[in-house]
Amino acid sequence: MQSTSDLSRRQALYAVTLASLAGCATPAARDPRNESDRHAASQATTPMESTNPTGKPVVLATWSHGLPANARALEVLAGRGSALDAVEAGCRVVELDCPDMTVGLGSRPDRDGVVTLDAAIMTDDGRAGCVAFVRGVAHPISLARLVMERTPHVLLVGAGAEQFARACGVEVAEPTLTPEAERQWRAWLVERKYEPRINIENHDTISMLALDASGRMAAASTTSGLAYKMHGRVGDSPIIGAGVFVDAPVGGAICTGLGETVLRTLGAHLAVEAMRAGASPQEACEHAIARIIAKNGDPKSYQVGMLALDYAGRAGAFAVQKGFNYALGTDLVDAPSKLG
Ligand code: SD4
Repeated sequence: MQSTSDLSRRQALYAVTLASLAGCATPAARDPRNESDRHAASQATTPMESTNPTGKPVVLATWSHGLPANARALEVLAGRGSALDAVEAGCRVVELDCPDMTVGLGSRPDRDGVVTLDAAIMTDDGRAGCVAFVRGVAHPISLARLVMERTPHVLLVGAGAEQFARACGVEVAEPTLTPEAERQWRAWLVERKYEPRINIENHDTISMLALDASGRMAAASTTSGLAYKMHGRVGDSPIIGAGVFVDAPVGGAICTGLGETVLRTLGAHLAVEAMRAGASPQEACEHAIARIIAKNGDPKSYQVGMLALDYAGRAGAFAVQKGFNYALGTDLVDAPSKLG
């Protein structure tokens, strides 16, 4: 049974949320008497204790499109920008220009011919924002950040996320396909074979981890998910603990690959918790991939790539299958894998 006070608290929260949606209140306009604003204020003032002993920023990103993403993130960090700003800026580069058609509005659609996008962003003090099943938004990663900074929630999906975007002044375009995406989708329709493919030409979701000079860490992920997925399908990328997780003073982890396998195990959280128990980032990735394989059966039928980072700036990488590469700063590195 819900108590009256539970109900009225929930109704008050709902009313506050609607009010802040209507104006999409900026942080400067926050009113500490509102529940949602108190929440945002308390998040913003969480004490921060972790440090970066080398003072040298570190950026990690999945796949080779991680290189242009890292280049932008490193520029932000060189200008003393935060890890949060860096991962958002890096993801935006790939959202705008992803020749592999796996991130942003130019992506391959779902089986109904609609591009739906997922994104998540998280800081190491436990703040997080995510959007899923969003259409027509050029930069879902920035919308995820708005969810984190301007609502009392963590995840908004579908029409609600689009409504929130409009309330924030973010353009929501009519969903369309690029000519190439439409051509590929129509070719797929001939057989309609739903078969998630390994690696998909070595390019996929962009997930990023950054450690800034002041010792703050942030993680982000943005994707169109699996090509020709069922309409409404959401993978691991916008789910905190699955596709991304970061927690001071331990470290962070990010994933790419077949989201269902990562959702079943909360892969990124597994890796961070392994680091908390004393594993190095490399050992943590290997541990999480081993659990993913143990839970998901025949590892030949799917790919997952995992990256982890700690506050000493040590990176780890491991994958189920061969073929996962990632950008470590300005270098492209082949990750070791369970199956050779
Ligand atoms: C998903 N994890 O939606 C994403 C897709 C991906 O490499 O990362 N593929 O399942």
